[in-house]
Amino acid sequence: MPAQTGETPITRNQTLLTWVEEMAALAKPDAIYWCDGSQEEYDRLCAEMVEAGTLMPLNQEKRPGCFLARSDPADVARVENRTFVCPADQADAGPNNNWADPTEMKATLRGLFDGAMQGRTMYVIPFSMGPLGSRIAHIGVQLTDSPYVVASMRTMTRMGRKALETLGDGDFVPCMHSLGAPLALGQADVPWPCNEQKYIVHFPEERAIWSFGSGYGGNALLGKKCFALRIASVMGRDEGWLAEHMLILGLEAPSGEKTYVAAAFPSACGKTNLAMLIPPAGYEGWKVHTVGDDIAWIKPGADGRLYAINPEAGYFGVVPGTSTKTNPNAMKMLERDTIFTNVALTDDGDVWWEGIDGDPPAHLIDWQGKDWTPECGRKAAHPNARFTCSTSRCPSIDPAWDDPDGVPIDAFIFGGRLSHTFPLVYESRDWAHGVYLAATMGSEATAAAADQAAIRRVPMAMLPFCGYNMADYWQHWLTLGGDLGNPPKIFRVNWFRKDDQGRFIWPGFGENMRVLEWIVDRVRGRADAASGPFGVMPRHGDLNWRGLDFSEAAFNEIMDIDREAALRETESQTELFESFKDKLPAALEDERQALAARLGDGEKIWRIAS
Ligand code: O2Y
Ligand code: MN
Repeated sequence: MPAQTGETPITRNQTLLTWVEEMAALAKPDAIYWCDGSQEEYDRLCAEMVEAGTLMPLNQEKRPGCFLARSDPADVARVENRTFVCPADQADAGPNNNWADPTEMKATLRGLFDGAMQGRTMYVIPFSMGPLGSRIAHIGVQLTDSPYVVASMRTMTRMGRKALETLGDGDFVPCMHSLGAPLALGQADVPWPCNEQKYIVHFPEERAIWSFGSGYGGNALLGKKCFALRIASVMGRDEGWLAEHMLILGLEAPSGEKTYVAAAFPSACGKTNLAMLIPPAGYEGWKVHTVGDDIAWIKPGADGRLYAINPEAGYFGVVPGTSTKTNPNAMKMLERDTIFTNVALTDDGDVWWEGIDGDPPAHLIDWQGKDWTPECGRKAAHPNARFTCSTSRCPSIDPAWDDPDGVPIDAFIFGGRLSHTFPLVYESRDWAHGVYLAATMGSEATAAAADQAAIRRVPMAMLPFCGYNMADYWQHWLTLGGDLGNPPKIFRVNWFRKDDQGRFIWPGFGENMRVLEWIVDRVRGRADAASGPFGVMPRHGDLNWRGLDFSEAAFNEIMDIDREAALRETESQTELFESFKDKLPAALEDERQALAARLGDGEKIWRIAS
């Protein structure tokens, strides 16, 4: 018998029906519910969660359609030490992943999932990562006993009946999720059920995901990091495409010319702010459009270019630090139809977090439901507090964001948070050099001593998200770019360099537009540059300073290269490279040595000619 919501049959996919049946026999839910993805269904689930205490409606005059969720204090973020990648051969997981034998792990999980959904409903969530029917998109089906996950997946993906129709008899990525909190007969529920034990497990050969014990974010919304990055990166390796932890931006010049770029940053580099950037003074007539804020799926086209989609349909962004100064578009977006998780509650039923506009109120209820005053010494919002909001609410959304063909990518940008040594922007000499720049990126681990601060390497911002050995991933990048007729240019940026007094030299996020314009012009072959040890760099006169007073002296301060510090940096990269032993592509070590040779002897400070 086909599965159905109400009276309407919605699938005859036998593999899916059999899997749902098997998983239900294991987890033993009281009921099975096939999600149709409708507004009515979302509203009903939200009402049920309000009833259960999982969601609290916010002041509907101030925040229509908005809710607050408070998670269990022990379930507030991704749990990297409980995240596993389980190919048959440990070497395929690489030193970048926790590995476990897949057969043993399956047995552990079967034990944990046995009866895990008792007393609860098992929801079946069919979802498309990417525009329905796009050649770049793929379908997943998540089973979960969490209505919060259902509501969030509806916002974050194209979910429900249409995804199931698109799936037809085709393949899907099975995503099994349970909170691990069965309810005995008559047992009262808690607002945020979860389990102390957590397992976020990926079986790359099977292309399957099992997640147990957490209801939070990337642990539980399995379309996001688990599917769209870890499993999809393996699919990309096997099928010749890229699943990347990248935002996608469309830059529109006053002439109407449009250039798309994709960019990867470690956390705490303002990725969402860049994804929703508003051009500064001096950029009248320019528009910046958002295609995606977190993940890009990128496939080669017949014309030798790369085409990208945002596989998601919503944002699950960090709230603290968001204000009308740092991200006016996000503030507008969050005015309605948003689920806030772990922010503080004001006395008039609105939300508050550290870094929002204005002074802290005299009283709040903090993210744990406790009274809070400015003197209490605790944060009111959890530092990983989140908003879940549809892309349709984003004021800067790109008209092509849902185009099944994707958008053509002309440049990759890689960044980090680095207070010394690294210039504002430089371009790779070629594709292999660009892969090296991306592989060695990272942020400072601490705000420690000047140029001695250690860099926490986050290659391509993918270290926690690459579903296979990262050395093989670098090789995949090298091969894929080498095969392209027209590969994008690759750039490194660093907005965070500081002066001798410890002050940021770059005046702020909006001004990043100047760097983006230079990148566009490089892509279009119309901006000048000079060659430096790190790569190809703009001179002061090559950037557009209209509307900003940024002297050549300040420019030198943000572009100068201290040879000794740069050589130490080059040397310290060996630690990363050696951790991948024999699998490290020779091209990357060649690039490292070539950089060391270029730095060679010379003046203490390398400065670009004016
Ligand atoms: O803590 C979580 O579960 C969220 S992690 C996350 C969420 C949205 C976008 N990016 C990330 C990330 O860790 O990169
Ligand atoms: Mn992310």
